[in-house]
Amino acid sequence: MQPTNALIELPRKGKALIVTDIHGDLTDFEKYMRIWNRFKVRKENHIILTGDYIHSMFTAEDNSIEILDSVKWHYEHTNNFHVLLGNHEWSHISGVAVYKSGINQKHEFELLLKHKFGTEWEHQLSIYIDFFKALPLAVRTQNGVFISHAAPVKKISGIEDIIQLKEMGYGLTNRNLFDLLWNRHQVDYNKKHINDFLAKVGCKVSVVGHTPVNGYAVMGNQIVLSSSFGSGKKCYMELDLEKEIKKVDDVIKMIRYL
Ligand SMILES: [Mn+2]
Repeated sequence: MQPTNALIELPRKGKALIVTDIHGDLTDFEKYMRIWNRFKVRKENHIILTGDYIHSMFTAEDNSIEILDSVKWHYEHTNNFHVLLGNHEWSHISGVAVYKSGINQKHEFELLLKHKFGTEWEHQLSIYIDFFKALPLAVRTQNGVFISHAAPVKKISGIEDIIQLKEMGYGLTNRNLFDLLWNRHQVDYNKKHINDFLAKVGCKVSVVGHTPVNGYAVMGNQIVLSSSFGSGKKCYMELDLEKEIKKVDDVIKMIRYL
């Protein structure tokens, strides 16, 4: 088991695959695991799943449990396999329902558990919730990239607020955590919010998932990636942890199509 700090800090060594929003799509998940299997040959390489690997969003057969079991196993048994919390995993910790097209996704996931585990489903759910609570919330690389499910968080004073973010609990009153999991590209913030946030956390570029886009989208110094669930193409990132990063263009070059 890896440390349960809210923030993972990656040194200036190797590369990191960044994969967002799998949302129950086992075919895509297995493709990314094959990429990771080649990638992990270099022991200083990393993979970062930025959350929302469960809840199918009705675009594919819902293999949330199979994916979750595999993610949990890799997280607990493999070096450099990082998993961040997304708002869909958060819904099971907080008890707050998440909806897609009027359907309660938290409830749909519980139905899957009942189908698979029968009378043991609540016990199994508690094991999954403990796993979700152990997850970090963000990665900061030494060369200045901040990776999280969503961002920016508007009301932080510095990186310490990210490090301590889990200590305020998972309820709706933890507004900064809510921002980090829910803030929506082109709706909830602008370029200035992104720059203010990056200055506070000591980074140059923000990389997030969460909002479905056609492969990737760029707003100021933020890149939004859709690795599986999105509005067209599917992208991931092969982030070079050793290169100097001065601006968003330096990171755009590291985006790959699935
Ligand atoms: Mn999300």
